[in-house]
Amino acid sequence: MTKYQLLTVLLLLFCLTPVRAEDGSRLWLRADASAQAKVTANKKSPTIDIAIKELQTNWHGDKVNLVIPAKAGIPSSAGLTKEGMTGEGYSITGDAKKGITISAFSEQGLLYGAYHLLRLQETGRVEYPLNIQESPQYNLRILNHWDNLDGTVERGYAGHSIWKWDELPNTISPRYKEYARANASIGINATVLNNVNASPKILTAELLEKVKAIANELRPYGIKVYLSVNFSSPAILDGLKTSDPLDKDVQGWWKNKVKEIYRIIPDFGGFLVKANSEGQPGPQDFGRTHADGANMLADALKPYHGIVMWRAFVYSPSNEDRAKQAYLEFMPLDGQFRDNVIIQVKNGPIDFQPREPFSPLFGAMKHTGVMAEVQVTQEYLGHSNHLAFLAPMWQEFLESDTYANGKGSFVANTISAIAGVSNIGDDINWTGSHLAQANWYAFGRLAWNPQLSSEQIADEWIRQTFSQDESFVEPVKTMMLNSWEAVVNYMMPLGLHHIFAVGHHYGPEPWGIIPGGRPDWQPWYFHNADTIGLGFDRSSTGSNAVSQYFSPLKEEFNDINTCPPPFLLWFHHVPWQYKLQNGRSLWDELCYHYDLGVQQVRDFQKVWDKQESYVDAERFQHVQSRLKIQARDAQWWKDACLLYFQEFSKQPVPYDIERPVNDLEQLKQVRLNISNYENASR
Ligand code: GCW
Repeated sequence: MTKYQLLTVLLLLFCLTPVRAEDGSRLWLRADASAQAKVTANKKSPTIDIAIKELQTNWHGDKVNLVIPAKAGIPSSAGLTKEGMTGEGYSITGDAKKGITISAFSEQGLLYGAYHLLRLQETGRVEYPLNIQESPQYNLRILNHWDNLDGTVERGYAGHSIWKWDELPNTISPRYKEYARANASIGINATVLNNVNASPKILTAELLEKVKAIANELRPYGIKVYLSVNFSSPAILDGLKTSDPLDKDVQGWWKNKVKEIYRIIPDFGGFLVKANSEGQPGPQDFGRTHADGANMLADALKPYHGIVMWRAFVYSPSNEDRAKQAYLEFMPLDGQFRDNVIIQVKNGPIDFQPREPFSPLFGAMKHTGVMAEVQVTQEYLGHSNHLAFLAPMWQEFLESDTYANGKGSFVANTISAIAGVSNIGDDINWTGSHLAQANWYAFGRLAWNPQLSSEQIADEWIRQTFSQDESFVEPVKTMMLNSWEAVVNYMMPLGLHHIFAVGHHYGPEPWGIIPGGRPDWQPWYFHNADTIGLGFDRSSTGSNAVSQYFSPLKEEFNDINTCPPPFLLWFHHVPWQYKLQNGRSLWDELCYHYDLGVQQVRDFQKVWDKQESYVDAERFQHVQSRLKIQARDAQWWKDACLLYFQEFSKQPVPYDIERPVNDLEQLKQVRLNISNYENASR
């Protein structure tokens, strides 16, 4: 063989290699930038320039025309009607011959339209003639980073923070733009850069210059920057005698601070506040209410159109059921908040557990803006080790009927914005594991349109991120769609909650005791296992948390016979021998769920192993290794929980399911060294 022939063979081999190595850094944005489309626009701006460039290099059609119609004459041919369309909406019309027109009332709308067109292409869904109109359901679709100024990330499992505070403002990481682009591609339009357990330092002049540098990078992509603030900032930063929201000097301090912020960042979004929660300072320290505190900040922000997102995640060491506390504290304040305050409520009443019923505050606060907070980072769902595709969980939540205004009052329609606690870090693949990228993607897509099905979201994501081959798409999609329920099964089925190992929230510790810790930080507070049964009695004979829901839901939850099985142990202390509708006793049903969870993960391994030829080696092995960890952890969960609860039920594990393979005493010795829980709270 001549040298030339050898080279040809090698080249050929190289080209035939089905998939190339991938580190996951390109997320779902994998168009190959080889296109040469002709793109025109009737306006010029940095945002429109991005839309033009994206289409020029990635759109494999011919012509695209971007139009912002003059207010007076909206061309009906553009398919753009004002009705039902917000400033960020867009329309896409046209066909291959005539070319395509994207119209929008704003530059941002054009950018979203461009990304939508590319998404259609990358998922093989372009069908001519195009006639699409899209508008987001919520105007605020925001990520919340729990990133600390020292570079660590609370409950982050993807490395350190992407915000490099030490290098800013002089060094601008190229990742800021990539982050903005990824968010814009799925419609996310806002971000809170720092942890809700906020360092007052974020408001110093030095830090604000750094924030400005990030804001400059994100702005062309239509992403506004917000900050979490510490309520005691006036006292801590500038030595004021108090941070009392009714004190004139304190009010003046915030007014000046806000003025300073807007001088530096003219389109600053506003504040996110965790107050009087888990040790954070707040208005109650001065005998004032949440409304007093939020309104003071709202007044300072109002002239600049800024908003306050005030969190309802509050619970105090009292005898009251923790699940009831946010409602008890906030309902009396309904109607007292300024119109630029929005109450940020976690999806469930406790704390991002594997599965919770929706918080009763949704639909109940009728005179106050309410936004939902979901957790994209998997604090309670196996961190970045376990596959848990969360669109089905968020969908269950958003589709829950609150009955606030009669039947059909779905959570999705009771809220006016949605926040997701980010799972992003400086890992090369952004989210610690490749499949966890899908949760970032799903959050953005659902925040844009909560009616999208989990199935469609998974389908889109898989096609863009991995492959369009049906033999890959279908099994991987099914695996993803079942994955959250699998985690619920092997961790906390039937409404169990918060039986995690103390602090890191990763492994099981239903037996755990925090010496001297508050009762509602102890697992037994939540599971109440005894010789009679298992579960938290929140019915009218117990804590009566059911009373916080509207009828007929409260009656449905209250009755052990009608309570939906996924929430049975959330609302009831159920006798071990209680017969469920399927005829099994509680104990047996519990065993079957734990066992099913383990089997499901073993099946995920089989599904994934079959996909080797469709995926590059790097991502294939990475996912494979994570599933192995998940399979071991699922077994650990099952054995720990069943063997522990068996000490109370005194029943055998049904003989047709797999036997435990660990000993309880050994499992009790397991100590994990997981560092990502500064501020470890329960
Ligand atoms: O989920 C819990 C976490 C804390 C977190 C807190 C909150 C940021 O364990 O780490 O603190 O909720 O949402 O404020």
